[in-house]
Amino acid sequence: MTSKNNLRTGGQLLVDGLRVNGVDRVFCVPGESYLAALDAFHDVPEIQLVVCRHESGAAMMADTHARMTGRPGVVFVTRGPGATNASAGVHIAFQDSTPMILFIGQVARDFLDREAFQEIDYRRMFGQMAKWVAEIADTARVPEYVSRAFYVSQSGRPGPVVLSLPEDMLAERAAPSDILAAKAVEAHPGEADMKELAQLLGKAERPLMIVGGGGWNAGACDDLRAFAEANALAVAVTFRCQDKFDNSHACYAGDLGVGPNPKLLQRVRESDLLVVVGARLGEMTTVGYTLIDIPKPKQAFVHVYPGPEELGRVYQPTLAVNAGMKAFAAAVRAVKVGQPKWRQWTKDARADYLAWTKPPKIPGRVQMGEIMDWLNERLPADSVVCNGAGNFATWANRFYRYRSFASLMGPTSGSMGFGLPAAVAAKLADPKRLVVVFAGDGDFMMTGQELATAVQYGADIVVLVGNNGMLGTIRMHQEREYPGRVCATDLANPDFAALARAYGAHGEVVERTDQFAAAFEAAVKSGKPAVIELRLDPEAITPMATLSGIRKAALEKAKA
Ligand SMILES: Cc1ncc(C[n+]2csc(CCOP(=O)(O)OP(=O)(O)O)c2C)c(N)n1
Ligand SMILES: [Mg+2]
Repeated sequence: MTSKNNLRTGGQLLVDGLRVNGVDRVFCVPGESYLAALDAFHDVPEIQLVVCRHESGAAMMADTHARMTGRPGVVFVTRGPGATNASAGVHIAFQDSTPMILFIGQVARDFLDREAFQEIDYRRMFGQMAKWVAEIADTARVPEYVSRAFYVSQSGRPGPVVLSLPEDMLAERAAPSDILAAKAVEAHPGEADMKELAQLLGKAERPLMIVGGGGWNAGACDDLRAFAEANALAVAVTFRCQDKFDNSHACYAGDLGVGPNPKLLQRVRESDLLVVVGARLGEMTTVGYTLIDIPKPKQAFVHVYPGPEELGRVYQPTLAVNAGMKAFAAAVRAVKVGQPKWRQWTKDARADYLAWTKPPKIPGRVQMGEIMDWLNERLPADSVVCNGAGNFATWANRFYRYRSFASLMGPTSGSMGFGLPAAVAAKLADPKRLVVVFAGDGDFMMTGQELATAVQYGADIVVLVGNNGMLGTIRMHQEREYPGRVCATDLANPDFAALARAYGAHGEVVERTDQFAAAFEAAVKSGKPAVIELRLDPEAITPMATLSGIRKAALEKAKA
């Protein structure tokens, strides 16, 4: 980078630090608080700066970029409102254990602590949802902070870090020496750990492996699959981690998430050994912490986790292994017990999964089950399916067969609006892959403006909008708890296909099942981002239950 007498601005030092760390794409909404950093990007064409329409979208894109590439996602936003908007994506990255670095422009150092224009103390603001938050007070120390951000975000349990950048610090010049690229630090399992795991497995009759969390890559998933295969182990995944284990594999038993298969829950209860790899076993995975005894599980319990802070936090493990996913998977690949005694148990688990994922018929002219069957045939195994939150996402969560690593971008935080920005980043990261979003009508409108970003950068994604004219998930809960007392859940929606066309995207409307295939193929062929509105019968509130049925059952229960 150009410099006067070896002096570089804080902005230049920062961007050089990103370049050294192999960053090739940064997501941002610009602000006057970090002009010196923006200016430094001007000289570094190898880093693409993607300008987004809202900071939540920018942060969600950075999260997905990290999941796709295995390297920290980088996002730049302005102070105050930029930071508060970005916080949606920071929380997602925290709960998903995604490495992310959020840079925030800050007021000048001589204004700090006066509540200057848009001033926030980011250490306090992000304290609970970032791994580390710091403010760089000295231009000469920019390389040190950037380097540490790359280490912290990737090491142990990965997650977001936040660096605040006072604007005068960014503009000032200094001449510190360059940094080297940071390398993620991953704990390795000890030999004794692997031996004990093999012994526990040797004693088991009904073992179940549960896989989830962050820090995975395709190689680690491969190694784990080889271990499961060699030992005929039944494998379940946690909420929104279906892409960690090939769903078409004979060992795959389904996911523990929202609305899980009761037979899988029963299997967890009946198991005599749980091997939990990378998952925290949070509320969503454990039916509100009721599935496994706390603090002492009744089964033998092996917990493998990249950060020691989670081991023994809720569950007392028989064997706690502090190891990164790649290191653990590489080591466990070689573990083989003699003749597994549980082959039938694993076969039964697979049969339960297959029965559970036969799509049902629903009310109305758009049969989502048939559409899911069609998509399972049509989408290549490496397609990326993205979603946010809402009942519409259930179709993708339960009935789609994820067959490769990073084929699912869904927030374990259950944050609406994640799917569309995630899809944009996924498509930019790997344009060869087909990228499909499952969004409800409410969900789509949360970050729908990033369709403009998709058009601007040529991210040709296909967005399926399940339009039922309501925030259906909440309506469902209302009808269960307060039957007939509908409140704040109806939506008056735009014409989604026309809206898409106004953005310069392709728009389709599907009112009957038989229109779907043609609409999908036209969307893919359009050479543009595309939105397909699926007009759903509001009665079809979940794949298995109707709206009036839920209300009726709740009214009857109230009478009894
Ligand atoms: C950011 C955010 N706000 C609110 C919620 C609570 N919430 C969960 S699902 C949902 C409704 C989703 O509606 P829609 O996208 O239309 O999908 P549907 O349930 O109707 O299929 C809401 C409001 C949330 N999960 N995330
Ligand atoms: Mg809806």
